[in-house]
Amino acid sequence: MKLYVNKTSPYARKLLVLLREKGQAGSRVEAVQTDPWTSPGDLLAANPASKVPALETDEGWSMGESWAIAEYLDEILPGPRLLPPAGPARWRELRLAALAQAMTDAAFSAAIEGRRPDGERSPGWVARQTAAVERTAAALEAQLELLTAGFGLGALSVGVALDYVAFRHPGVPWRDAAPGLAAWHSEVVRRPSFQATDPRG
Ligand SMILES: N[C@@H](CCC(=O)N[C@@H](CS)C(=O)NCC(=O)O)C(=O)O
Repeated sequence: MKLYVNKTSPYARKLLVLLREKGQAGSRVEAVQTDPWTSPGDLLAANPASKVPALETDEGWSMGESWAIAEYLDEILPGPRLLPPAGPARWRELRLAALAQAMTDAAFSAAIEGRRPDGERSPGWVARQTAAVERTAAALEAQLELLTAGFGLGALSVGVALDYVAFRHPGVPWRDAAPGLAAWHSEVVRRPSFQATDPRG
């Protein structure tokens, strides 16, 4: 299987962390570095939207979207299950993973907007997205007990989302309203799976 990734993509990092947490890095899944912004042919064949991550399976079919790929890899690969197959435990993971995806989408959108040339950039848009990041951090702070209950797909996704915000938006003061979350973030990034996939490295 091929997994198209990019070193700074938080969506791709989620899957690279997942593979390590399952003890499956470098096994059946080959991580292929690519630049989605140049729309290379092999990435387009795997994901017509030219976004990473994208998975090309051994059976010859492909799929984009980090959340769908995470579920597939978690189900078919050996190692600890990060997303329970059904029931309240599954929904607990998905609730956290959804907040993490919302935070990542807002932070990514603000980062892209901030890179537009002068005259094309919308400060109002950046402010709206960074406000969404801060509100999502506050919402996570309010359910810290869910986050600290274990380390499944939810906590994994939140850890990657927070570290992307720390990486791309060091000036966004999300920690002010979320001191417990900030402490949790500084712990989670010590995991070997996070250290090995640090976009700054
Ligand atoms: N919803 C997608 C988002 C993927 C995404 O936006 N990836 C970015 C890199 S961080 C990308 O490839 N962007 C290229 C483009 O938009 O053309 C997911 O969860 O996988």
